[in-house]
Amino acid sequence: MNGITIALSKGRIFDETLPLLAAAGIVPTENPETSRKLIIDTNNPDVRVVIVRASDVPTYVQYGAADLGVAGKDVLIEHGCEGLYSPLDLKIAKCRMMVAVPDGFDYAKAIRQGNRLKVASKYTKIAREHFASKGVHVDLIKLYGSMELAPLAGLADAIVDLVSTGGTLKANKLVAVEHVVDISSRLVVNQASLKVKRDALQPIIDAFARAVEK
Ligand code: PRT
Ligand code: MG
Repeated sequence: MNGITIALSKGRIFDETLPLLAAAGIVPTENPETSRKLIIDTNNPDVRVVIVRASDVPTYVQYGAADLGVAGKDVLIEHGCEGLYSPLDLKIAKCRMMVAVPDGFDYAKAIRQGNRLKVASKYTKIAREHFASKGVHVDLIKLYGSMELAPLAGLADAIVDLVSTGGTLKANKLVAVEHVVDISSRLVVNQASLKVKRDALQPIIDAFARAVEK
């Protein structure tokens, strides 16, 4: 397809990408929070935004269904970077990947004793690499959401999840015991698009880069 397609997820990524798009002169004509449309036009007839799940952004860009996308580093690590060029840390949607346990659970003792720790997470690749690098034996349980429930319901000893304010952990009587990795969102670009549509894409990438540095 001619023109430029940008893949975004609704919510914090869409909201925090808006100022960057504006810096590139791109203004979506609708907000996905109130519109049910999955393809959103912009003030530029050559640019459209497609609204996908956060974890599907790399897939759309990898296959060239979108030329550009914005995805969390968490999503990119889990997905892998094949076919994706990721030139910019956009410094938006910042948070931290943490290990958390129920308040009162002696995490240090549990890992010292070398027992297998039951860990629930949506981010099994990140979790596996983290515990492997520490030499901690874990049984990983894949979840798709509401990880905070897992230790409370007796499904797991610990979770690996994203934390921003810490409010969700606190509300569920969990405490963060280990920092895994700092997370922010990156611009991802389809490698073939970058060759074929460089004249249209490079100015957008450059405008994003300038806006991030401001
Ligand atoms: O929600 P959905 O299942 O559709 O998908 P998603 O959770 O992947 O998407 P979305 O829009 O919620 O998150 C998109 C991206 O935002 C993620 O991939 C992260 O890179 C980034 N981000 C930044 C966050 C957070 N902050 C965050 N706090 N993603 C999720 N959270 C969740 C966290 O998982 C936990 O449940 O918010 C809760 C903790 O927040 P606090 O403020 O209570 O600590
Ligand atoms: Mg979410």
